[in-house]
Amino acid sequence: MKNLLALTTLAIAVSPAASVAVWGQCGGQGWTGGTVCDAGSTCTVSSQYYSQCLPSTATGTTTVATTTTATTTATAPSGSTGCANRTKFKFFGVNQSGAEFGSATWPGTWGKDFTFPAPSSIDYFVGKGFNFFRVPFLMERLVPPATGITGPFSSAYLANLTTTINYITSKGAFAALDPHNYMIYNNAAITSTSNFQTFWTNLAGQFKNNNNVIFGKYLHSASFPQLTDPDVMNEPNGIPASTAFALNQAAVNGIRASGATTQLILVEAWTGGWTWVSSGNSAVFGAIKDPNNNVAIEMHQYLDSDGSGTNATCVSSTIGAERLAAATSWLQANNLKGFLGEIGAGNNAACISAVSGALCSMQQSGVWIGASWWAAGPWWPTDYFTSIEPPSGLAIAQVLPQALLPYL
Ligand SMILES: *[C@@H]1O[C@H](CO)[C@@H](O)[C@H](O)[C@H]1NC(C)=O
Ligand SMILES: *[C@@H]1O[C@H](CO)[C@@H](O)[C@H](O)[C@H]1NC(C)=O
Ligand SMILES: *[C@@H]1O[C@H](CO)[C@@H](O)[C@H](O)[C@H]1NC(C)=O
Ligand SMILES: CC(=O)N[C@H]1CO[C@H](CO)[C@@H](O)[C@@H]1O
Repeated sequence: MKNLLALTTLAIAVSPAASVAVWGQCGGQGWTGGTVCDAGSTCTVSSQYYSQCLPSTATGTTTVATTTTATTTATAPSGSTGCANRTKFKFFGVNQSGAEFGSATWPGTWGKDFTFPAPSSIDYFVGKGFNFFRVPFLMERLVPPATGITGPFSSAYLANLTTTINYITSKGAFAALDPHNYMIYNNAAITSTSNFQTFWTNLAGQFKNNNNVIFGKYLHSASFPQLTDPDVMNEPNGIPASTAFALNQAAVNGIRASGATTQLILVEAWTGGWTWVSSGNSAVFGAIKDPNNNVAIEMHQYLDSDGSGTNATCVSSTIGAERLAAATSWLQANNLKGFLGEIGAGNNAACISAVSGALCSMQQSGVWIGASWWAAGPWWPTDYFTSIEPPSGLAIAQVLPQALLPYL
């Protein structure tokens, strides 16, 4: 007999649940979420800070079997068989969402508005052979608006972010810091290159001795009022590619100035891969300069009709490779490296083929050094169609084994 939950309201993207799913957090210092595990798992203390619903071996049953949401039988051609002459990615993994949740609430409350990735989820992917985690966070939580973008860090938020980053890198994997801010800070566009440079000098300074940290700079402009979805926009009125470029260059300068000279930097703008060339980004981003010559151009690519990653229907089973083709050619022509920071699609045959085709084309091109699935994270609803959070995110049953694992 289970006790009733003292369930607090989770502000965003959380389906009310009667109990915590297997592998989920069920306790730890400050934990205000559910403490009762699903049938077949037991709340087990991992540390002072973290208790987790672990499968109860006594019964041999986990909720994996009972919460399975993917019941279709895969028939899609998939996997890397037939992907001749591919070069494996140097970095391959998932986005680990959580710290950027509740983005309208600053700083918000840990455990209610936002959370941090589950160590068990990181372990899961490392166990599968992945080595890359992109960790979105919110700048307003790290550098509070009261003192501004160049001001001091919130020590509590930085401490938790650092714990996550260090946990990932302690496993030998790479962790990308991703200020998931859409080029907006405190409700205003980030336009000052010098402030952005200072922010990055300060942040990189915190991590400069960790060679497995990667610095990403999320400059996606989705929240600009004049935009609906940046992945489907060509040159927007308000945000010239030259501005995005200047901010990226300032960030590279700032990161290197901190003494972080060994780490990869991801240079990023506001379009999906499919509009990288047509948007005009390609005209300016080739000029990026890094004294340490270790940058990659980050793009994102979704495979639904408007490229927004909001619909589980893919345009076709070949849309992945097709949408990346122009960007790949541009990278090749400019002798640059690419990084697909977000790719996600539905759990169905056409999408599985399309993801597989995208990854194959990338690995055959010789210019893409990494890719990262959108998204893992403890708070995705169970029906979020691209969730790859173990054990039963919708992408776990088929997309993972058929379209991702073959490209390790
Ligand atoms: C793979 O590379 C080998 C050696 O370069 C070449 O002979 C072969 O034609 C390539 N195969 C394909 C399918 O491109
Ligand atoms: C940091 O995480 C701890 C639990 O490990 C939590 O108690 C605390 O509220 C968190 N603080 C922030 C700012 O994330
Ligand atoms: C998803 O896209 C398909 C095909 O374009 C369309 O039929 C369907 O209505 C869309 N679903 C939603 C929820 O928008
Ligand atoms: C599918 C999805 O929600 N993708 C989001 C991932 O995060 C970026 C920001 O990095 C959003 O713009 C995308 O909409």
